[in-house]
Amino acid sequence: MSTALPIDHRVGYLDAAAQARLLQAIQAVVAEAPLFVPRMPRTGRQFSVRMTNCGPLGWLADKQGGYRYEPVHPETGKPWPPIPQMLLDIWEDVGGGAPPEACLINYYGQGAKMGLHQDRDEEDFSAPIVSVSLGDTGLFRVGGKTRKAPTQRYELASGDVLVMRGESRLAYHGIDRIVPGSSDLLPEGGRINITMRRVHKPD
Ligand code: MD5
Ligand code: FE
Repeated sequence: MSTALPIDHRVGYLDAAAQARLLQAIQAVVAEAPLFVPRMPRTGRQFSVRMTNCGPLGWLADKQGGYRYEPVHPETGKPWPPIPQMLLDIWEDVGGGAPPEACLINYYGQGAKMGLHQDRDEEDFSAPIVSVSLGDTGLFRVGGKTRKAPTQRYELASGDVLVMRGESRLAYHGIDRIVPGSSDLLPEGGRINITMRRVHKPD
């Protein structure tokens, strides 16, 4: 019997007031580091998700350079803003260990999705990935360590936190779609997902 790798899904981790405070902090990051549209390496095809980052390193993707971490925004050339304290507190509360080096902010508008993939652009897979969802519910699919392993669906609602560590750190996963109108946190609708990561091994 094989089933999808279990993940640590903390439903309702942030209450409504905490979600609103986190949204404000994210809006301040986006004001300094505007959302950009990443592109697939080689094909140059655009992601349907828009992204930005905070923290010492940010994840990005473009046609020429591939998937990678960089210390500056690809369009402004400025360093990424610092990670909001609220997010660092969540990382610590869930037992993240050495502080996150990268914090990726994904914005899913209506119709945006993310295909099944593994997160392997980091050198340190022993550290967890901690993800926080805000806004409309995302239909999340998680499988196993191969692309063909069976998958399981989770509904990621506003205020939910996921902690991926151990085996699930390298599980295939993706967002099939968002559920329009499932939250009124974001006036314009859509979904924000925030992921905090270690990139390098701590000294
Ligand atoms: C999202 N983001 O909802 C997701 C949340 C990404 C991405 O996938 O790469 O930006 S992170 C979900 C995740 C990461 C690593 C492992 C697992 C899930 N997992 O094993 O389930 O925008
Ligand atoms: Fe991912």
